[in-house]
Amino acid sequence: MNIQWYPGHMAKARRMLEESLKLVDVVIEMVDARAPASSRNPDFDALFSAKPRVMVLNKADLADPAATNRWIQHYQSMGWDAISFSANAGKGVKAAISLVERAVRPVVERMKAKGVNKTVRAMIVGIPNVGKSTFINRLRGTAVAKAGDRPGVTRGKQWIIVNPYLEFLDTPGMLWPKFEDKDAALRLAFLGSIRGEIMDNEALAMQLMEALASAMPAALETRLKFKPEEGMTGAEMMEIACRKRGWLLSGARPDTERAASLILDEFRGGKMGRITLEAPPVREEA
Ligand SMILES: Nc1nc2c(ncn2[C@@H]2O[C@H](COP(=O)(O)OP(=O)(O)O)[C@@H](O)[C@H]2O)c(=O)[nH]1
Ligand SMILES: [Mg+2]
Repeated sequence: MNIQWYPGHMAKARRMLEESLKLVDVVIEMVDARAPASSRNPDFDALFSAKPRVMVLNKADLADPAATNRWIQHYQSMGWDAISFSANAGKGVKAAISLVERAVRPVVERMKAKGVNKTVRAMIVGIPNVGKSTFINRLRGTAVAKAGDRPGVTRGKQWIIVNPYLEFLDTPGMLWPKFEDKDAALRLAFLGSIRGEIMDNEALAMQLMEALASAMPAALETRLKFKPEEGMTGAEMMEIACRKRGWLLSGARPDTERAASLILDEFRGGKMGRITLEAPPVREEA
């Protein structure tokens, strides 16, 4: 997927999201556990401020578990429920549902006191490629019924009926990435969440190696078979990686194009290790 986000597209995404938000009681905001800050946009807080929110740190299988725990604690300290998740493994769907149920319990209890058995409606939101559709497909696997099986539930939107009290909108809310923050955009490009939008693969792979060389050199050592030295440029590392891994063209020239896409694939696929690119902000103790 490669969506070009022009202002018109963002405005359309926002409008569609606002329409859907009117229909739900709770929002599940999905972020990428490898870059939770870069994969959410401060704009979203204003959009969701009126709804209970659950943060799902997806792709936890690819992230550093200790870092993921620190992020969960960070969100909890902000008053949001948060959970780590691996949508493609499918485990943890029940835990995610429990968290949603917990988040909306006050609403359900309030309605019950008035004698109303409320069905809670939820939706999932997040930037492209974070795993929303995979999550919904998993949810569908646990659903007791599909929308339309019961009269009156559809109302123009499709709902996944998880249990008699909980339904999910089956179309995710698409949010736009944080392009104006160049560092955030770069991390999203490393993760493959945005593609080709900020730079070509070769430049991107070189930037990735520079980032890894300072933050986690072990990632380069295990996969690319060299120990980065202080001050080495991305271009130098690219050349060494090509020689070490045998990514060569005729005349032993480094095949940087092939190398770049393999390096990015290996990083994105977790073959360089479980890596989280950013830590939660440090909070001042009161
Ligand atoms: N490793 C890993 N990959 C995932 C996970 N969840 C989704 N993916 C993959 O990420 C890609 C994007 O997922 P998708 O559900 O289409 O994202 P969407 O654009 O938010 O709907 C797909 O290739 C999924 O297989 C996860 O928890 N772990
Ligand atoms: Mg999708």
